[in-house]
Amino acid sequence: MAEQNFQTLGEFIIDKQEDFQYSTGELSRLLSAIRLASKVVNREVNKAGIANIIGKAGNENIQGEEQQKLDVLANEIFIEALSQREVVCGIASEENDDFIEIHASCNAHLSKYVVLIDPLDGSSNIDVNVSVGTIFSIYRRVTEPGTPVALEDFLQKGINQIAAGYVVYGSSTMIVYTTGNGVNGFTLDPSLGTYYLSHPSMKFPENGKIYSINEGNYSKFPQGVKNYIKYCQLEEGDRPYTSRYIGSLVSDFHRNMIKGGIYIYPSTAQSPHGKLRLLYECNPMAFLAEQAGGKCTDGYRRILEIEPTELHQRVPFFCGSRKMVEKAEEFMQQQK
Ligand code: P6P
Repeated sequence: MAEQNFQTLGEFIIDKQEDFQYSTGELSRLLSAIRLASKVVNREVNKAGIANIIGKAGNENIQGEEQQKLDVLANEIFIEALSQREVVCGIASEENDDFIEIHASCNAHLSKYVVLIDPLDGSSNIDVNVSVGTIFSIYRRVTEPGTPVALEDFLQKGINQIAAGYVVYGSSTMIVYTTGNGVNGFTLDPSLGTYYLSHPSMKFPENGKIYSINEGNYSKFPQGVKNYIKYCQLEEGDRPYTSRYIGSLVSDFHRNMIKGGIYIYPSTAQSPHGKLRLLYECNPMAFLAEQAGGKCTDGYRRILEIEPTELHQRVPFFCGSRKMVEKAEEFMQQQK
């Protein structure tokens, strides 16, 4: 079927805007800004191998991680696209120690949305040409419109998200997002610069046979995680499962959502809260997972119910096919 028969992301955003009775079009403009920024980042990611922006930016972010030049560039691209359209009053990013108040014009203060973003997750994979991603999370501000945005606008539980999604810069580039009415995936035709609805109503298979975890950390895992890994490897019933770990959350999540699977980044002795950040990695992925019929917890608690206390706080992360997450939770409960 010719691609012009597929709905474009732009048409989809407008169609869905009509689902919101009192929509002012602001969320549509916000999603369109993310769509535009993703195309610019996609162009930079695709040429990283030849452009001289590969490698390290020479400084570190708040996570104490080496900032890749593309991390910095992707962050600037998304912040620029969002700031210039008066669609958000504030942005929090993995790459910025503090949140950013948007002053683009006096109207920005009147915008009712804030965005939290991991502009280039898995960026250490850039130099070895492995898929990376952008993760975004959108909330309504809780402070008075017209006043300066405040930390409390960002420290909201994941259940309050208005929308969330990711861009996966893989063998093809896709945007996958939800506004609370299911999950839809759009694939970019780079020759046209147009995203087409390629994966309508994405659903996590209820069960799966893929587990994604960095087994190099096995000796440091909680006993419940060790026991779950051994369960996955045992020759019994539909097991052993397959181990697949790309080292890029968006890519592992995307594959597991299509094929069925579980992704785990647990706590370890050195990192008692795990590695992934609650606000701009775990909450958006948890919103998507639940909207697709999957499950997402910290091993015990629903991720979306966790009360945030810090912008860059970390939480252990168990996410994927509902029955696989529930089985992993059983092993965690036995050791509690
Ligand atoms: P490790 C990338 O830095 C990331 O945040 C996720 O995208 C990825 O799944 C994880 O960390 C990889 O971490 O410790 O296994 O290298």
